[in-house]
Amino acid sequence: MIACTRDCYDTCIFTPVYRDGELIRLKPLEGPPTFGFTCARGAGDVKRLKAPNRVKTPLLRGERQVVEVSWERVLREVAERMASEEPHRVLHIDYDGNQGLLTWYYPARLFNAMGAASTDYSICSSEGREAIKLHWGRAYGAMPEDFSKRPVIFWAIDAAVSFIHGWTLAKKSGNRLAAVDVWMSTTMKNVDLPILIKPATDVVLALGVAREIIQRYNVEGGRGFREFVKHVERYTPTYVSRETGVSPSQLEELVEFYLAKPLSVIGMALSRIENGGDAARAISLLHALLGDPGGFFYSNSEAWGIDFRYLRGLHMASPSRVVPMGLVGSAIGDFRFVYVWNANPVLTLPQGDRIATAAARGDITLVVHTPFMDETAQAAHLVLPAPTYLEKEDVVYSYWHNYLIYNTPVANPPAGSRPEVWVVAKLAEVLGLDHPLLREDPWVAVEVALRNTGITLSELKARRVVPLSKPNVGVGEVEFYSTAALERGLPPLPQYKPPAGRFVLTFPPSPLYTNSQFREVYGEPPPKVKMNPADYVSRCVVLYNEFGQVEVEAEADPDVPPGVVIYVGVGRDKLGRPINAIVRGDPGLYGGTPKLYTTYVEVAPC
Ligand SMILES: Nc1nc2c(c(=O)[nH]1)N[C@H]1C(S)=C(S)[C@@H](COP(=O)(O)OP(=O)(O)OC[C@H]3O[C@@H](n4cnc5c(=O)[nH]c(N)nc54)[C@H](O)[C@@H]3O)O[C@H]1N2
Ligand SMILES: Nc1nc2c(c(=O)[nH]1)N[C@H]1C(S)=C(S)[C@@H](COP(=O)(O)OP(=O)(O)OC[C@H]3O[C@@H](n4cnc5c(=O)[nH]c(N)nc54)[C@H](O)[C@@H]3O)O[C@H]1N2
Ligand code: SF4
Ligand SMILES: [Mo]
Repeated sequence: MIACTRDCYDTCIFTPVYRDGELIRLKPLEGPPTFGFTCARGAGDVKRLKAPNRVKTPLLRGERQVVEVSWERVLREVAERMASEEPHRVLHIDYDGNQGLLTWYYPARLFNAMGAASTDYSICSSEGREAIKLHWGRAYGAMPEDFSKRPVIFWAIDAAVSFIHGWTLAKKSGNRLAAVDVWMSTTMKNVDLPILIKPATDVVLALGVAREIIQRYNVEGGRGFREFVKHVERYTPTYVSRETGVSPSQLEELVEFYLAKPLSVIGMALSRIENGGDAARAISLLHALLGDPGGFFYSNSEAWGIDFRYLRGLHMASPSRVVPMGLVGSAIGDFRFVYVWNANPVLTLPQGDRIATAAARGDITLVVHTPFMDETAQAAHLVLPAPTYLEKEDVVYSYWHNYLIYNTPVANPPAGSRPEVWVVAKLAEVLGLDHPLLREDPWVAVEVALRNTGITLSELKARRVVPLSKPNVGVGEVEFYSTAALERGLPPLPQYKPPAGRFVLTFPPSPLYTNSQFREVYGEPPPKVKMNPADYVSRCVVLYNEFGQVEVEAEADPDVPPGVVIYVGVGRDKLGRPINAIVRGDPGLYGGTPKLYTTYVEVAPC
C-alpha cells in the first residue's frame, strides 16, 4: 500500500496494480480513510511518471543553453556557490509538494545546521492554527468518523472539490449541511443552507451567531466568558447584516443550525483571508458556547505527536533569519543563494515571479530539486532530479485522518534521480559540514520524531498502515478571553477590521490540480476570471493594483456576486505571468500567512 503525499486533506491510500511488472493503476483502499474512490489527480498519477516534463538528469544552465551534467559536477557547483555566500544570505524555500517526513522535513537540517535563512512555512494554514490555539491550546479537533455523525458546516472551504472524502462522508450521512462562501461554489450549490457572505467579514457573522446563542442557550460560561459576552454585544443582527450582507433571517437559520451542534469545518482558507485568523477563532468559540470542544475541525497535523521540529533539526540549531513566506518575493534582494525543494514558489508565492527575475539577472543563484520542470526549475541555474512519491521510501501522515503510512516505491525512478535525503547528505559531505544533525541517519531521525505517537518505526514498517491514537478533545479548558494572546501582545478577543477595496480577487480550488501540480496531465488552467454580470466590462480585462498587473479573459457568471473576482486554481495570465504577481504578501497577525485570498484589485478592459 502507498499513500498520496500531496498537500491535501484526504491523504488517500492505494494498492498498486501491475501489468507485466509495470505499474498501471492505483486502486483506492476500500475501507477508511479512502472508501474506494479518489480524485482526478490520484487517478492520473501513473501517467505523470513518464510525463515529458520529468527532470531525469542534473541540469546546469550555461550562458547559452541548459546542459546535462553528472551528480558529482552538480553537487560541486551547488556547494561552491553556497559556500561562497554568508549563511544569512542563503535561503531555503520548501513547502508541501510532497508531505513525506523524509522528502519535506528532514532536508531542512542541512540549512539549519549551517545557520541559513528559512521561511516561516506560513503560506497555507499557520494563521488559523495559531489563532485557534490562542483559545484552545490546540488547533486539532474532530476526526473523520465525526463527519457522518452530525450536521456539518463547511466554512470557507469548497470541500466538494478540495476535501472529497470529508465532503462525501457528510453528504452520504443525510445530515443537514451548510456552507459559508463568497460565491456559489460547488459546495455551496450542494448544501441545504448556503450562506453567501461579503469577503473578509466572516468574523462578524461568527460573533453575531455567538451573540444569539448566548441569548437563548443555557451557556455555562468558562474562563473569560464575561468579557466575551460583552465583546459580542455590538454584533447585533442589524450590524451583522450591514457588514456581511447576510440577512437577519439567514442569520437566524444559521443560529438554528448551530443549536443542533454541528461539526464546523473551518477552512484553512481562512488563514489566507483578511480577518480570517479572527474568524477562525470566533468559529471555534461557537463550540465552546455549545459545550462541544471537539466540534470543530481545522487541521489535525499536530494531533498525532509527530515531532516536525526534530526532523528539521530545530531542537539543536536555528535559522539565522526567518522570512514570512508572503514577503519572500519582495525581500529576494536580501539573498544571494536560494535552494528550493518540494515547492514551486515562482508560481505559488505572492510576487514569487521576483525570484525568477532575480535569478535571470544573476542577483541570486537558484537551485531547485524537483521531479518536474516547473516554473521555478525553469528559472534555476542548477536543477536536481527527484523521484516522485511513487518512486521512493517515506513516512506519510494526514492532516485529517489518523493513519500513518510507510511508503515504499511502487515504480522505478528515472536512473538519474536521487531522493532529498541523499542529496542533502552529499551536499554536507562536499561542503565539509560536520554537524551532529547531519550525522544522524534520516531513519533514526524519523524514529525519534515518532516517539510520542505511540508507534515505533519498526512496527510501522512491519504493518505499513497504522491508525494512530486520537487525542481526547472532549476535555480541556477553553479561554474565551485569551491570556495567551495578551502575553504575546495580541488581541485577547477576535477582532474585525472592515475590508477596503472595490474588487476582491480570490482563489477557489480546481478539481484537476493540487496547487500548481498536474498541468502535465490536465494542461494549463485557463487564464480566466469569473465576475458578476453587472461587473463585466470586456472579454479581456486587466487586473491591477500597487503590485502590478495581469491580463486575463473575463466571463460573466451569476454565481459570482458583485465585487468578487474568481480565478480558479494557481496559474498564470494570458501573457504567461504568474497571477501571484499581484497578490498580497503582507503577513497575518497570528501565524504570518499572507492574505492572498483578499487581494484588492481594480478591473479595466484590456
Ligand atoms: N482539488 C484540489 N484540492 C486541494 C487543493 C487544490 O489545489 N485542488 N489544494 C490543497 C491545499 S494546499 C489546501 S490548503 C486545501 C485548501 O482548502 P481550503 O483552504 O480549506 O479551502 P478551499 O477548498 O481552497 O476553498 C476556499 C474557499 O474560500 C472561499 N473564500 C474566499 N474568500 C472568502 C471569504 O472572505 N470568506 C469565506 N467564507 N470564503 C471565502 C473561496 O471562494 C473558496 O471557495 O485544499 C487542498 N486540496
Ligand atoms: N494564487 C494562489 N496562490 C496560492 C494558492 C492559491 O490558491 N492561489 N494556494 C496557496 C497554498 S494553500 C499553498 S499550500 C501553496 C502551495 O505552494 P507549493 O507547495 O509551492 O505548491 P505545489 O504546487 O503543491 O508544489 C509543487 C512543487 O512541489 C514539487 N514536488 C512535488 N513532489 C516532490 C517531491 O517528491 N520531491 C521534491 N523535491 N519536490 C516535489 C514540484 O517541484 C512541484 O512543482 O500555494 C499557495 N499559493
Ligand atoms: S490529491 Fe488528495 S484526493 Fe487526490 S489522491 Fe491525493 S490525497 Fe487523494
Ligand atoms: Mo495549502
